[in-house]
Amino acid sequence: MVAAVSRCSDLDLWRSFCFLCPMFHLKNVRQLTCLFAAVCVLTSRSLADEQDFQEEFLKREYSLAKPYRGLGFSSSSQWDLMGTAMVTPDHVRLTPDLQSRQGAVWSRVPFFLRDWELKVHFKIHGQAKKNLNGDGLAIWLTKDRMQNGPVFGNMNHFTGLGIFVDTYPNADKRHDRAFPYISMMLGNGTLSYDHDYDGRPTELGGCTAMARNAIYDTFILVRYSKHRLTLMVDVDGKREWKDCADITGVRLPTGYFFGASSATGDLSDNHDIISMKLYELTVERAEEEEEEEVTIPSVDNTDQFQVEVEEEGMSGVQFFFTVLFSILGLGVLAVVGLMVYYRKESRRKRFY
Ligand SMILES: *[C@@H]1O[C@H](CO)[C@@H](O)[C@H](O)[C@H]1NC(C)=O
Ligand SMILES: [Ca+2]
Repeated sequence: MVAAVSRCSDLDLWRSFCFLCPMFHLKNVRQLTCLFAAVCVLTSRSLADEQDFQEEFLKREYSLAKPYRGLGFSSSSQWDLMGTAMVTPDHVRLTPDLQSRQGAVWSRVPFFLRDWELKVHFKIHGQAKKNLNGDGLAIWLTKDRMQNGPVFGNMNHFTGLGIFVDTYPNADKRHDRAFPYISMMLGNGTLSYDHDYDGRPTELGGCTAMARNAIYDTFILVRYSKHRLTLMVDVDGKREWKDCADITGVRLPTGYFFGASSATGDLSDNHDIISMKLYELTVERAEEEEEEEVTIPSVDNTDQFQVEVEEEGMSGVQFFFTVLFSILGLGVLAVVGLMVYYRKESRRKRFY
């Protein structure tokens, strides 16, 4: 983001480089070398910028990262553990690869930043074959913390943001969606996450992400800025963010808590959090626009993410075209059949 911007705006540096190469117009080789050097410098500069950016805007009080000294035990720790969650030198394991476990890690510090980005490094792995594992994990920014429940080890009817890495297809009648599936939901206290339908009725957006037993490090990025909620994933080792969901008109109150939770049932997996890093975004605003007080999470325009919750069965238009093409197809078959028949007949007549 920042990197791309600095790369484009570094015109001055570019000019100074062209100065350093007086032979620029004379020799092709020199020209190429010059270009190459310039590109190298620009690239390394922007990489450095990104590093600085990250260091500067990382908010440690809301972040969970190695080494996890005293995490969940020490009174100076900013996180609490719950259920089966346990800390090792390499990760916070929310559940082991065993049946019927629930574990979570919750921030103790209420969160008040307006524009932010959360980068989650996680790992889901286990012995079972694909689709015989479960259930996945969830990342939270919610009003309540440290609750038990049926939504990936957290309470249902939650208030706030839930991001689900769902590794088991419960609504298994339609195989129109590959799992693991990552999705986003905004709870307002009355909305219910429906486990049997993998949360489809309340989903704001999502994508398939092959994040289980991955050979690469797997990451999720959530960004909230100017009422826009963006979800991105990086699970195939390319070190670049792929768009997963993008919702505008989102109103998310402050004072909520970050958390991560997971649950296993008949099926299981290891669900590990390696880090949750929160960055503050600096966003330019016209004047100090008065932000109206938001008390309940909401989305302005719910039409933008009307997920096809439409049950099996075709819509009227689909039905019409299916019938139409069936009739046309039968017609064509009949004509072809007749032609073949008559040709055979006429040949027979010719030869005998
Ligand atoms: C939560 O959202 C649903 C669906 O948009 C709505 O029917 C319900 O009234 C909302 N509840 C609250 C407390 O705002
Ligand atoms: Ca599921």
